[in-house]
Amino acid sequence: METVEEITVGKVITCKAAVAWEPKGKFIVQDVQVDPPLAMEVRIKVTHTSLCRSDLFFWTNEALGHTFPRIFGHEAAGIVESVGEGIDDLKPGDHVLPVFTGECKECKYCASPKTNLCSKFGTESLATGMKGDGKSRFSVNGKPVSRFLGSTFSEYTVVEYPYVVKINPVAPLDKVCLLGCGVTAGIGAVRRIAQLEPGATIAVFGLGTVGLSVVKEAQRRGASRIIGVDININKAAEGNFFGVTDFFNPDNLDKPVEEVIKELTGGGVDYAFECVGNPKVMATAFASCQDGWGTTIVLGVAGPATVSIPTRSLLTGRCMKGTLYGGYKPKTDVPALVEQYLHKDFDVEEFITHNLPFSRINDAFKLLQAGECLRTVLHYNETVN
Ligand code: CXF
Ligand code: ZN
Repeated sequence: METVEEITVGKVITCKAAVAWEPKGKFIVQDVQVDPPLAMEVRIKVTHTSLCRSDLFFWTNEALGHTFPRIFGHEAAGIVESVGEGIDDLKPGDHVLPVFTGECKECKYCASPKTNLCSKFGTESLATGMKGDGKSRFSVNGKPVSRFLGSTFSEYTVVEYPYVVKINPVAPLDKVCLLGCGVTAGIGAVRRIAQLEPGATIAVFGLGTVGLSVVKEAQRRGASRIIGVDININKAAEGNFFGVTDFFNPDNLDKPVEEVIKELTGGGVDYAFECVGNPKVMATAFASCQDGWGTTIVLGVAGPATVSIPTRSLLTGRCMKGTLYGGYKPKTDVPALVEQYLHKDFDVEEFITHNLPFSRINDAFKLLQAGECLRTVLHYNETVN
């Protein structure tokens, strides 16, 4: 009997994808054509994808000059459908996470334990097409459709091999899809970048999925005080559920939030995490830190913006650093993170506030824009509602 793979391998697949035809325009769920993978590329049947704020940021931010039509989506899980020439450690049927930053295992960055950057396969997969020939593997009736990172708002996608993480097939794909971006970013920022010690005080600016992932991991590591800052009043209760000990809405204070934080902590927090992507908030986070050792860790994506901080605070020992994907090297580190999830070292379920069929992607974006969800997981199997 023919297997599913034999039916599609080497052929163009027509499947459903959510195509954004213009910035901020409605996503149209329609048939697209997905080319077979070329050498060192992987075609993945996406089973689940969740929405991340970066999808929203790049879809709505015209100034970034992205080309449309475009297929967004980058936090996902799926199953390998076929592989291009030259790949010998992935095969059809393998369970994978397509990730937004790659690992070639050869460059200066990949060779260093200090970073998860990769000079050959970084976030330039934000580009229109594939690294090999510069062309997108997506089209609609012959018209090319641009990619965006893993382009996971499609039943099938094609990505370069360095962006594919093979995971334990036991892991539930509708849950571990969250490890493709936001939750991993938060966990890694606490463990790898802050290397947070028990008893430390922290402030987290922005209590979305990334911020709450920081909160939860800091709680697990024994932080003594976890201050949450957000202008969404619903985040007071939600933050408390995740482990926030003190919540402040800067709009409701009669003095700057950094002053309130300094008073509360006797000089400032040991670590401040910026999870919004706003340069002013980054400066506020920096101002909320303790002189001598206070560290600000930037996780929020703010495009080409610059941040302004007082140099005297650097001379008095504060520092500001940033991280993508929590500092985790995708191929080297993320399979182990999936194992930790399977061993219940941490949860991801608590971040999933909504499950929807893929066809309701526009509703999922409305929830995200309104700040009414953490993660919405879209299921390509339409039986979920
Ligand atoms: C972002 C980081 C900046 C480039 C696009 C992807 N990460 C995840 O949301
Ligand atoms: Zn993301």
